Amino acid sequence: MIESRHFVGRPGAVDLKLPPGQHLTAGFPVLSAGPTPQVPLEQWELTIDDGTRLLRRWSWNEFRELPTERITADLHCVTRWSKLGTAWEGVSLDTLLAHLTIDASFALARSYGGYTTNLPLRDLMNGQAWIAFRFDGADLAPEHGGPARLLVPHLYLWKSAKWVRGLTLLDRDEPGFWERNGYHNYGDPWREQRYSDD
Ligand SMILES: Nc1nc2c(c(=O)[nH]1)N[C@H]1C(S)=C(S)[C@@H](COP(=O)(O)O)O[C@H]1N2
Ligand SMILES: [Mo]
Repeated sequence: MIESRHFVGRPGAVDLKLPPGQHLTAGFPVLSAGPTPQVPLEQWELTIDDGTRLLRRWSWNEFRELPTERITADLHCVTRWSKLGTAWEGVSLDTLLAHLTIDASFALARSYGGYTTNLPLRDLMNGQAWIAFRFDGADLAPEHGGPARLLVPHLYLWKSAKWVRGLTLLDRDEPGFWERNGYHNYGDPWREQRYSDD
């Protein structure tokens, strides 16, 4: 018997991978503020703009020709469930933002269906964020954001915009959907930044 097994799942046991106030879930809950948008791949596009000018655009086929990465990530939802060691495939934001001369410090992620969420641009860089299109070895299911979603696992999961269609790069921060509705502007799970006054 491995001694550490005695401690697994014990009340009061501390899991070093679990941020404060979170518990593990075996399933993969679906949390959507509205209906699942249906976007045919022939019409799908991913764009980067600066609020005025279009800077980059990829069709689905162009996007899928970009180099991809396998990602293993822990997910933390503000509603207190966490899922450790999830497996994804996606395109790094470093790849998408490469060769752009950017003056901006913030990004607003925009989704099909109208959802938005804001992040500091630096949180999308240096191997911290991806546009993910596969989960657990299969195409990303529509209810989880397929065909493609933002994946920013170091922040609460509401920052990982499902059905992402683009990024707007801004020099001033602009709150997104949940950030305007009481959620924390940044959302670090390790500092329990759940709501705007946390
Ligand atoms: N477009 C869009 N993205 C979204 C949401 C949403 O309602 N619409 N919900 C967010 C929230 S609050 C969470 S917790 C996660 C849930 O992702 P899941 O449904 O794949 O678990 O997606 C985030 N991304
Ligand atoms: Mo959430």
